Amino acid sequence: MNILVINGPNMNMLGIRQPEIYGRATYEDLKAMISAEAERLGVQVSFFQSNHEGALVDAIQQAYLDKVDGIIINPAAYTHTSVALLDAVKAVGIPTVEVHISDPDSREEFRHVSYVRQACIATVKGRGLEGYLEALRLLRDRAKTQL
Ligand code: CA2
Repeated sequence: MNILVINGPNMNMLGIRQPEIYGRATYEDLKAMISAEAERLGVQVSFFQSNHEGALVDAIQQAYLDKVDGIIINPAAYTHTSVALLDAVKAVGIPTVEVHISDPDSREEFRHVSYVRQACIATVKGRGLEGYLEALRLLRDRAKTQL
């Protein structure tokens, strides 16, 4: 199975600022962690990060053309604003897990809304970078039970 991991705006800044919220690991560290877990699980994984909403929509549509089996998405700030990302995930119909490093529900009020959530099979939040690994295992286990 092949899984696409999508990260939204500023996620390339991980480990550089606000370590008290997002930790000290960099975006490169995150990719390495996920790749190691994917290899352990026998899953193919690829990555996409953009600061641009339309580019994220394009990546979701491309995942459909590429017959990707699952998407892990941290839309970052677009979580709280983007109907376009919600529509894209709904449109492609690919099992998608929403991940947040922090727990947006225990932060500012404006972070409590997630548009994309209603198109996702699960949300993992507040688990740090480990949340991405949990999402990976979730998608893998779901695929196994549906064989
Ligand atoms: O907790 C999460 O994963 C978030 O999706 C991260 C977003 C935030 O807007 C969401 O509410 C919750 C922020 C993306 C990363 O922003 C950084 C800012 C400075 C340094 C490192 C990352």
